[in-house]
Amino acid sequence: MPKNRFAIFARYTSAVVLLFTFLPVLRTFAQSEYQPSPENLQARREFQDMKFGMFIHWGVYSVLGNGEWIFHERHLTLDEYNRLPAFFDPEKFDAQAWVALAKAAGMKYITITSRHHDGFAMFDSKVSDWNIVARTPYKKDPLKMLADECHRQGIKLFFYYSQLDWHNPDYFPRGMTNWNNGRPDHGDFNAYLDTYMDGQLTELLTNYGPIGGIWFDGMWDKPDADWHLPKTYALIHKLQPAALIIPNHHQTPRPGEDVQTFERDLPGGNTAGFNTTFISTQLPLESSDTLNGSWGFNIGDSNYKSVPDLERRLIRAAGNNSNLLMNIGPYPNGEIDPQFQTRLHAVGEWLSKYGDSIYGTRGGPIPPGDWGVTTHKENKIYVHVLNWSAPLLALPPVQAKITAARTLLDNKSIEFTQNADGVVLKVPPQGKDETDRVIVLTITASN
Ligand code: FHN
Repeated sequence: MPKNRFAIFARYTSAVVLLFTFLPVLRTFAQSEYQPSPENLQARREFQDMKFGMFIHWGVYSVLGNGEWIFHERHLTLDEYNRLPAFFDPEKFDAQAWVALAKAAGMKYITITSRHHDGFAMFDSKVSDWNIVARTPYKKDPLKMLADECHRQGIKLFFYYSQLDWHNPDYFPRGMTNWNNGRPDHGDFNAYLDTYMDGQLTELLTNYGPIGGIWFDGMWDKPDADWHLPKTYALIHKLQPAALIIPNHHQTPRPGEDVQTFERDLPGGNTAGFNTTFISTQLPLESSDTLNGSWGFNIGDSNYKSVPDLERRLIRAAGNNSNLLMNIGPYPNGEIDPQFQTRLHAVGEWLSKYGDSIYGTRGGPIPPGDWGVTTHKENKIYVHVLNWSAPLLALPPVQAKITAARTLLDNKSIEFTQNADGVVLKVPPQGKDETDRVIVLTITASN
């Protein structure tokens, strides 16, 4: 090759190499230009206002009564796990009752597993026959029934979608949770993402009416892989601009994502060991947890959280400017454990009295403490006294002038002082079985 043509070739080749090297970076730049649509911003505000949601883990794994990781935990082969859908026949599933229970609990949204890490679609998917309609004796699409019922009863519906897949051969190379279950040692990850996953997401975003959003999980299985996120996120926002993208990747939020969610921790907490301590100041926040200790139905788990514990979690979430997404794992026959039901009804009763101090609020202005938290809305600050036995409670300064302090429950006037050093409240003694003493401070504009 003549010298100058070689130089041109070399320059061309290095340009191509550079382009491919930096393509992911360019993609990120393109995403960083992501401007949420007005509908999306409105949906984010509404999401923050809702405060309390029902998380539901339900799949063919529920039949085995040992959680949603059983495929992996028992290192079952594909042939073995493929037998499971034949036993899944939820004849007692009642979408109306599920949504009514969420409402009775004071929950405003439901996030349900459309498919978990076993890759089994709990909806009518044309992308693959590894789904509830094609493989189970039930033959129906419960997510369609649930979506219709949510629309009827005014509850927002979000779909959990596992990016991690223990079943599809194209989920390759496999990730941290890999075991030899009989899949070939090759596969087309690009096809998995672009055809399979985006195909199913298109179904979820077109066949179920307006949905609240997609709650992603499983990216942590292959943290260094290119998940084609800009493409998938753009697809979701194109199909339903108001749909929120909620990724449970335990990392700092990326452009295109609409909510930051924390698993089994309040925002910034990392007792679970896998959350980031970074807290977004831009995005709505959410914290998820389980009503007993399990996500999917676990017959050996009777570790139900008490009603006061659940109430405190909700209050602390709100005080930390976060929603609480509380999980239940229904039985394989579609019924919901009565232990879950009783507790959810009790929380709903509490919310019917104290809801003003939770719904539509934002966290603060006083930082949360061991004593309790604050929430605020319009010209009100709600002081939630959770753990304080002395009659006087001294709080840090509040910028706005406080004009009145009253108990939320019976509107009784509360003595208080306010000066540059802070606010002192004379809190009423804790009533029997009273989780939260809420004092409502009325404020005038900041001075
Ligand atoms: O592995 C899953 C688990 O099964 C469950 O779905 C939870 C819910 O937040 N998330 C995963 C772990 O991060």
